[in-house]
Amino acid sequence: MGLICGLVGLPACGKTVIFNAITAAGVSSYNGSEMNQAVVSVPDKRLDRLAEMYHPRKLVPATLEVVDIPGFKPGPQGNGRASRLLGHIKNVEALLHVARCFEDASIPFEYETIDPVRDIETVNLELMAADSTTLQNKIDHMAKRVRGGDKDAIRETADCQKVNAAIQQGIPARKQTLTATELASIRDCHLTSLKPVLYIANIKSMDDAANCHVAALKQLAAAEGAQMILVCGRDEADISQLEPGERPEFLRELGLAESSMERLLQAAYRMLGLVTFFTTGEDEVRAWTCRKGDKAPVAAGKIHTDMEKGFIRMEVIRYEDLMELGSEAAVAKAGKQRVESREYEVQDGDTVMVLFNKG
Ligand SMILES: Nc1nc2c(ncn2[C@@H]2O[C@H](COP(=O)(O)OP(=O)(O)OP(=O)(O)O)[C@@H](O)[C@H]2O)c(=O)[nH]1
Ligand SMILES: [Mg+2]
Repeated sequence: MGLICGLVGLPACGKTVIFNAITAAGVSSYNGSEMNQAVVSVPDKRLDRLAEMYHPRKLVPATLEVVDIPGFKPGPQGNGRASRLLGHIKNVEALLHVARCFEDASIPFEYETIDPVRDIETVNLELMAADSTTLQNKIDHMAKRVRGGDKDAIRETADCQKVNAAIQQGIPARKQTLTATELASIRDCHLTSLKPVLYIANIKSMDDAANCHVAALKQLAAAEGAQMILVCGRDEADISQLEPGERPEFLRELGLAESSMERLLQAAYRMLGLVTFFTTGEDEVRAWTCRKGDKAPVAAGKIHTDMEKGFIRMEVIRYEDLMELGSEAAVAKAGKQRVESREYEVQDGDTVMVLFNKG
């Protein structure tokens, strides 16, 4: 499945630098660079603990795909590059919205002053304007069917108009209370303002963590019910180029216990409504990803489609029970191993074994 997070924000706010810190890809960062894309492992301490228990030959973490989308000049669109970049934003499932909080006169920026709240509002308005155009296009497209009395088209048009009216009042689609039917009506529009968002304050150093820009940004995020994360983009990108063993010392020097990229990826993962479950064994310990609410056969299907088709039952051990009791045998002895059927919703931290009919 395409679990894609997209870095968005004004030009020169630090997206590519943060992308490099996440992926250690070492992409040179300059204005106008093309889109960067990488599949990254989601750090998870539970996986490491499981590896200590099983000593598997192979350890496979969960992954996310991150894309770095160049920023574009705010203002009236219509130029090909901006609409192409907006098209990329439509394709992602969640936004990692970066705001420049570092002062550096040597790095040209859209504005003379640093004001991340202004920048975020600018980008959000841009995205909502694009959404509004998309909705209007859909409405125009359906006009003929509406005139012909097509009931579906009439309902869908009304739904699109309702969402569009609220967007034009500055309410992003994700903040509108929409029914399942309304959501279905706008699904094919891939509205950017419907996507969950994580705000990233790109600061120069941790000494700036308490500066007024950061406080204002925190307030904006809180008002939206979104999360905000502080990163020292440039320094962390530099550290990501070091040998893993050398990194902690340099992170400590910056006043960081661990790279904020770990927190960033974990927050993105949660924001996407994802759940991690594990399979364990001497051969392989592996983290798998499904969506919150996925039933056991669907989750099993992530491992192998045969497991979904021939699903019989799922044996589940909670990660916490495994850690507390020390082994699968001890968990079973304590009666804490569960047998779940097709209707079971897989929970974050489940260690599973799937029983299935082999075609
Ligand atoms: N001083 C300082 N400079 C930074 C920091 N983060 C990024 N920069 C610099 O700012 C410039 C722009 O950073 P990029 O990561 O390329 O910006 P971007 O958001 O990808 O820009 P576009 O791709 O044009 O949209 C680069 O020269 C970076 O080295 C930071 O935390 N501190
Ligand atoms: Mg860039």
